[in-house]
Amino acid sequence: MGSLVKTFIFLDLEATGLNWTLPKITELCLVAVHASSLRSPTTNDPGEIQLPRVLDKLCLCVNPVKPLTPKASEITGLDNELLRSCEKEKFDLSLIKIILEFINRQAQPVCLVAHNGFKYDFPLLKTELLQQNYDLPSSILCVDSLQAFQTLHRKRKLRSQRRKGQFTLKGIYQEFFGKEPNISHYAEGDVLTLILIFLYKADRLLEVADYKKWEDIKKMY
Ligand code: DCM
Ligand code: MG
Repeated sequence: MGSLVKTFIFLDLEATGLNWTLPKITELCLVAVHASSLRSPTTNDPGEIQLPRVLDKLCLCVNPVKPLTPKASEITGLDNELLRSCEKEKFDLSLIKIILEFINRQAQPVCLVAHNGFKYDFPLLKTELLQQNYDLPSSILCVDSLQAFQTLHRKRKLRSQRRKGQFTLKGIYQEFFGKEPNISHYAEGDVLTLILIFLYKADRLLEVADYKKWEDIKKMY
């Protein structure tokens, strides 16, 4: 199914907390990459993978109208007072229209990619959209890169060498690049980290990935 996709939109959400806190989005970032850029990544002189030159980015902060947990605030650097003082708008219809226009502008069909997307980002985005009586087109595809990396790993029978935590964005980035990502828990930073690690194994990841339709994503709460 992946071979038909023309644009992969990498996505990351920051929010007020984890699933059981019924979180609200505080920041979102979508970065669209054409399939041709994923299939032929460029490298620099030492041979390190580079971000594609052609990227479309949509990054926005959102007033969650709900307190951030201390942990969420600590890791994201966002808090309610900061978002209020910067006069950020809520997750409203105007934002949904921007997201829809951004997606519609890309070569179709599109596939969203998020790390742990099936458990966190996609259900949370669905919840926010449905709360405004909106939704994304049902035919949009979705891939969870965490699951794809795990599947790839299982297929290579390396199970015993990896602990669970090593499938985090940071863990995979460290393995491929030998250093920590520059920025963690900023939506844009996480998306760019995800694109870089994805590019390393794009062909294999796209082959083993479980492609779900947006209509099959359930809301978080
Ligand atoms: N999150 C959290 N506590 C953690 C990890 C994440 O509350 N230990 C929440 C807040 C983050 C959101 O999940 O904004 C998304 O996580 P990430 O930054 O890894 O994308
Ligand atoms: Mg993040």
